[in-house]
Amino acid sequence: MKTILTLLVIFFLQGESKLTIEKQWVRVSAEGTNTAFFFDIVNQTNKADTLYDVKSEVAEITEIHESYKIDGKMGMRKIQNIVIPANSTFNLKPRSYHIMLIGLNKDINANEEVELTLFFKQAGEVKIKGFARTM
Ligand SMILES: [Cu+2]
Repeated sequence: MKTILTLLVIFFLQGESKLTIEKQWVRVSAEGTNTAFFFDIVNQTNKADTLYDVKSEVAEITEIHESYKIDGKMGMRKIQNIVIPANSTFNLKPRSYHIMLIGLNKDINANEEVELTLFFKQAGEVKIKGFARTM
């Protein structure tokens, strides 16, 4: 009986292997300006996944961005997608990959919760909420 229970637990845990979002937060900003959303994508599955679209109610335009450095100057640009290899974590963070919220239709104040919808090829639609902070 104990063996069966153990097997069931192992089976359940394996069934739980999936893609999750962790440490999500958004930078405080004012209406009419831009801001960025950051998080970790934890892919615990045995398949690579691709983040290919993002949507937010609080911004006019929402894009996947990367940062780059040319001649000591930082810039950023839109990219089509982010590929998360199997069994790996992808970090979106300041001065690196981020979700750009362009043309905010409201103020985003500290500790306010902001919703973001992510679209993955494997995991499908994933809604997340992140608290706003300054850094
Ligand atoms: Cu950006």
